[in-house]
Amino acid sequence: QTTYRPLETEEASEQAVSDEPPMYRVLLLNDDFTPMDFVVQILMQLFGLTFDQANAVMLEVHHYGRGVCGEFTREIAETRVSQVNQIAREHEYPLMCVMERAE
Ligand code: TYC
Repeated sequence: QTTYRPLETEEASEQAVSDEPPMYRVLLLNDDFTPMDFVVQILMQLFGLTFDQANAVMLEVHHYGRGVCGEFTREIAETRVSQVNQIAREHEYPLMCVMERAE
């Protein structure tokens, strides 16, 4: 005799194992010296934003202190943060880029 039981979906199983990598938010922080157009250029060149998107993020940072450039896997986020900070230092601007764990 065969007993049947419902197929267990991953969601219903006791401990679903996520196959998605943890994501990290890359943020820009405000300062009083970095020129607005420099920030916009960085956002377009390193984060692939359009001019309008870049302008919106830059203004968000300018008005609220921080703004999100994007969410990435850890390695990509680390690379973007380094690139922003290096370019800013080359131009002797105090622009700060950081990352934090996203959900
Ligand atoms: N607050 C800067 C200014 O008034 C502009 C700025 C925007 C600086 C975003 C940093 O991440 C930043 N020139």
